[in-house]
Amino acid sequence: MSDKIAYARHGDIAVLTVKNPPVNALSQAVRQGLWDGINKAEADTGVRAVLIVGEGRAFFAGADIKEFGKPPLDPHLPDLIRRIEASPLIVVASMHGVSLGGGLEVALGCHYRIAVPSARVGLPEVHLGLIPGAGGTQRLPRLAGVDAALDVMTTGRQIGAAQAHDLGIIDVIKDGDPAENGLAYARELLDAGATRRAVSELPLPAPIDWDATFGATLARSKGQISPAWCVRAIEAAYAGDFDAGMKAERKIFFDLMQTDQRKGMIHAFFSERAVGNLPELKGVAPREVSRIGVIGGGTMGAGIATAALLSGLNVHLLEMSPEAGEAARGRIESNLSGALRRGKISPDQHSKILGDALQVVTDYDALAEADLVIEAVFEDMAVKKVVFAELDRVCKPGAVLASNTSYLDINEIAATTSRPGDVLGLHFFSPAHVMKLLEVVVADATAPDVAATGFALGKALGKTSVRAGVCDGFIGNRILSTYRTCADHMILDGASPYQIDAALEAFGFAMGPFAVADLAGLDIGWAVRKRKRAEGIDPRARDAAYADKLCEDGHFGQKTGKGYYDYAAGPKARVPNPDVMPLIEAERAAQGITPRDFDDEEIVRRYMASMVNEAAKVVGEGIARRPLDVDMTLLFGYGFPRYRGGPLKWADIVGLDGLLSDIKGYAEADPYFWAPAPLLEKLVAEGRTFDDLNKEEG
Ligand code: 3H9
Repeated sequence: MSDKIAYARHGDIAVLTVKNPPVNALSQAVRQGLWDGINKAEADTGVRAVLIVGEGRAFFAGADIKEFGKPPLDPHLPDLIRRIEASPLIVVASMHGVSLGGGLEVALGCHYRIAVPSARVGLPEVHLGLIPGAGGTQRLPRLAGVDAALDVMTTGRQIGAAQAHDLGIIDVIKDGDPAENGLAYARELLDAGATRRAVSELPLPAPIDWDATFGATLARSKGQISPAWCVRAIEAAYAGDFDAGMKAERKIFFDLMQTDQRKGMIHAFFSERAVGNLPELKGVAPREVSRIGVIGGGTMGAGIATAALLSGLNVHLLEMSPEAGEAARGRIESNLSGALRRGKISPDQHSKILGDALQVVTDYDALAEADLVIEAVFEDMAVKKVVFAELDRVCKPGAVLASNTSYLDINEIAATTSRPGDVLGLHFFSPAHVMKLLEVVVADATAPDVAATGFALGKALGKTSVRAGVCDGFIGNRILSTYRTCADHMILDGASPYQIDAALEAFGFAMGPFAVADLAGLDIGWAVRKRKRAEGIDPRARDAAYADKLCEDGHFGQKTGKGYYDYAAGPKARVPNPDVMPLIEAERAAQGITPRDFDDEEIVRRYMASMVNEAAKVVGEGIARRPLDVDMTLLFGYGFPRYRGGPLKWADIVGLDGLLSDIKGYAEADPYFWAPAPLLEKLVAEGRTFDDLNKEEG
């Protein structure tokens, strides 16, 4: 028998203990071990019941995702579950930790299910671009009803033991050791004369309007197709017997396995875990951080302070005056009330945070004992230098000094202190207590344990942290600035902001670039353009000044009620601002451009080509260590659709040679903007992909 399953006899009960750390994924060896274990128990004289229990953190986290995309290996999971269910012995599942995907499907194939109160179950296959493929779509509706089954499958969310009990998924909840609980339960069942039972033999609940539900689910999923296919798989249960339903489920599962969405989502799953695992930081211990200083209590500083407070850290927030301090406290209080309303913190935690975890101060000396200070003041180098000089003066030795700048040179900031090794960038995204992305910007002199501290803080704050090197805009804003420029060029040449937003939202972006600009505030882009013009723009670069005129008239987007769109009816009810197209037309006329038509396909192709080309430069220059670092930056900070995996995964999927030849074609009209990235040319010449680079670095 496979060494992943231990077989033991306890009187007339056989126990199959799963040992496949860290989360008992159902790999081929585990499936074979369970198959052999059931055979052995049936052949073992005197055995009347079988208990399946997981060792370590979980019952089962599901199928082994690492096997996906390879030829499936015997025994297949649906066959194993059918084998378990068909056993004449009583089979009991004792669940703890998570039972997800194939893990819950195994439990549903067992005859009885017991769980500890902290157990969680779910069918998260949609998050991998799939549907449950081992009977989940056929068994769960029979047990819990169609509506509940659809909710669990189409959202992929985990539910707790109590709710799973209410839905009939778990028979008994009992605190204690899962193996002991399971044995006691199996014994009780045997003593009570309980018999084998099978979910697959339960009658089907009443059907629903499948077409309407399929359509509504598809519309809700923003381009992702797997949630809607859960509906079709359940519908198939009604077309024939159980085996026919299983066959239909398996066909949908394998059809989805072939899709680019599945490839993108599994890339996202593994990259999300790899992004914080930097080879250069292996074995480097972070510095201790329990007390944080935040300088500046505007939207960003208050958001950072809120994020730190919500994760249990003490915060000293520094403002310039008592009045500004009160305003900052008000912003934090309002963020915290939101967290309270959404159930993220208890009333107790809420009052504790406001009681003593947050101190608003006006004197730098109050930061003397801080372990880490994050500066979030006005985006101006001279102002930042004054702040860092003060921090250098008051902070204790070994304190980490961080800047939240989005564009400015951290090397220059670090060089003004006597301790550049302690300085790094921690670039949060607004609102900082909500957005998941954190760029950890490692400057030339940043000490490895300071970089490790940035990642440790990100983890404590529940962020996805990405390592970035120093350049204008780091990873995210540098790439944003390029694809945004590409959008501006298309506008000069004939497209409208509304057509561009619509095309990119149809591609899967949460928001198009002009809606994003309105949300972030048009004054931010305006300030960057002014700074770049002051630094001197290359004469070969095309300039688009029409947006400046909106700002000069005081229209900064959502916060002033008008930008590219008019928000008179509310932030979600945007309509085009009628003042915008005349500004664009005037600029085209001034530059002597005759506008031409763009179709949506060309808009997406150009926009994505510019994004991939800049991303390849960012990786080629070492600003991002790996392509996956770019992918996670765009996914977690810029609304890139998860089901496409990230821009560089998307590029691999559509083909790098085609993209490069498009870029070269566009470069004929504008060689400056479209200069191909050397890394992209190299990969195409060698017939390799961005993902090959991820594997080399991994
Ligand atoms: C499925 O079941 C299909 C069936 O319906 C049909 C089949 C025919 N496989 O996240 P963590 C690794 S689809 C392989 O850091 P946590 C993970 O990569 C599957 N590996 O810990 C990481 O490795 P490393 C449906 C897996 O405590 C390590 O385990 N199931 C799998 O924060 C620790 O993971 C899912 O989609 C797996 N299934 O969270 C569940 N799961 O250390 C996906 C984890 O090398 N998994 N690993 O980086 C999760 O949601 C979380 O990992 C879990 C633990 C909640 C389990």
